[in-house]
Amino acid sequence: MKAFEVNFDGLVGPTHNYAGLSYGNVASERHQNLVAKPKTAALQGLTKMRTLTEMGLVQGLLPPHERPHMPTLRALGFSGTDEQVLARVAKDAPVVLSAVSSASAMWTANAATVSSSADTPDRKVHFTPANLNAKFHRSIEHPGTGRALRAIFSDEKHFAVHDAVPSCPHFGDEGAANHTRLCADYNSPAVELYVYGQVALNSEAPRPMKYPARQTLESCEAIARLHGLTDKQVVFAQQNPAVIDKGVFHNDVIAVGNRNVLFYHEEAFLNTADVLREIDEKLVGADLIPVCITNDQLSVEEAVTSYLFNSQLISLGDDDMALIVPKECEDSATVRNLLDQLVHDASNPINKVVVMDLKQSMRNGGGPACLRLRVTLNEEEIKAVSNCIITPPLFEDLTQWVEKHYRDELAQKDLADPALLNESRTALDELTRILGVGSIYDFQL
Ligand code: SUG
Repeated sequence: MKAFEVNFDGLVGPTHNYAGLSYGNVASERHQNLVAKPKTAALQGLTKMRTLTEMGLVQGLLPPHERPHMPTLRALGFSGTDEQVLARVAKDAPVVLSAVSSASAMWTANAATVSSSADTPDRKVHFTPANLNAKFHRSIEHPGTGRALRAIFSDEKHFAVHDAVPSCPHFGDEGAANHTRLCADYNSPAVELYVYGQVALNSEAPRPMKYPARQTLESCEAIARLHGLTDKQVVFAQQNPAVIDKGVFHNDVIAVGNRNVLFYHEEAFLNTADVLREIDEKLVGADLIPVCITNDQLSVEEAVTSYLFNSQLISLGDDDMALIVPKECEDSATVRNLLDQLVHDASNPINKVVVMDLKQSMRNGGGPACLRLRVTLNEEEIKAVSNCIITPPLFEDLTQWVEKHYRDELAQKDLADPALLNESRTALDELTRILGVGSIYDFQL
C-alpha cells in the first residue's frame, strides 16, 4: 500500500511571545523581551501549511495548548480567582508566568517521537510524547500533547499513543527533533536514527561544557523499546558536544533526512563515519545518500544563524526532493551559493528550494523543521486520522479564526492581563469545534 509522509504542523497559539526561556538556544536568548506578533506568527505558519498542500503533500496540524496554563500555576501554590492568580504570579514570579504562557507547543518536532507501522511489530503507528524536561516551560507540554494525539489518532486499530517516558534528567527526551526515519520508500521498513546529546549514566562520556544536552541515550533506548524496534532497525548516534555549545540544541538544527538522503554538517555527529556505515548497513532496499556540508563551506555558527539544516526535506514524486528553507538563508551569500550548488549537483536528488517567511517563530529558534511533526501514514491510516488534515475550506476557516481572535502584538507585560486568558480560552474552545476534536483542554473538562 502506498504511504506518505504527512507533516503535522503546530498551529501557533494566541500567546506567542519572546521570553528568552531557552538557555542554549541563541535565538531565544537574543530576542528576549521583543514585542511579538501572534497574529502574524499564526498566519506565517498557516501559509507554510498551505504551500505544502499546494506542492501535493498531505498536511496536518496539531492544535495549540491552553496558555497561560492555570492548572500549573495552581499546582505551584498560586490560589484565588484566575485574576488573583495572574496578579500574584506577575508580581512574585514573572518568569513563571512567562513559562506557563509560552506558545512553545507550536514546535511540534518536539511533540513526540513517531514510528511508522512499517517498522513496528504490531503494525501500528506508535507515538511517544516528549517529556521535554530540560526546560520548565516545555516540560508542561506532554500531557496536552498526549491528549491531542489521542483525539486525532483515536483509532486503536492503527495507532498507539504511549505516555511520555519518566520526566527526569536521566530520560530527557525532545522528540522527533532528534529522530530521523531513513528508508528506501515511505512504505518500506526504515532505519530509525536516534541522536542523543549525552549518556546520563556515564560521566566519562563526552558532553557539552557550556550549554545543556537535552536528550539522553537512555531516553532514546526506552522509546525504541516502547515502539518494539529491534537492534537491526535503530542507530543511536551521539551529537557532537562541541556543536551543542555553539547553539545546536537539537539535532534538527544541524541535520535533516528524508527517505535515503541525509543532509548534514560535518560537525553534527561524533564518530560520523561509523554512524553513516551503520545506517547504510541497516538500510534495506537502498543505499544511503549522505550530503555533507563541510566547515570550509559553512561554519557551524552560520548554520545556526541561517538555520539551513532546519529545513524540511520533502519528496516531490518518486525521484525529486525539495528543501523548504527559512528566509534567513537568503541573508547569507554563503548559504545562497551553497543552495545553488546543491540543486545543481546531480549526485543528490535535491533539485528545488522553497523559501518561507517564518520570522516570528525563527526569533524563538523555530524554523520550518521545528514547526512540523512527521508521521508516515499509508492510505488506510490517513483515512483513520479523525481530523486535523488541512483542506482548502479548513485553511480558510483557520485563517478567519486567527484574524478574529489573535492580538497583533504581545509584550511580556501583557501576559498578566486576564483578558488575554479569556481571549485564549474563547479562541481554543471555538477551535476544537472547527477541528471536531472534542474537549481536549483542561478548561473544557
Ligand atoms: O525548545 N524555543 C524552543 C524552540 C524549539 C525548536 N525546535 C526544534 N529545534 N525542533 C526551544 O528552545 C523559546 C521560548 C522563549 O524564549 O520565549 C523556545 O522555547
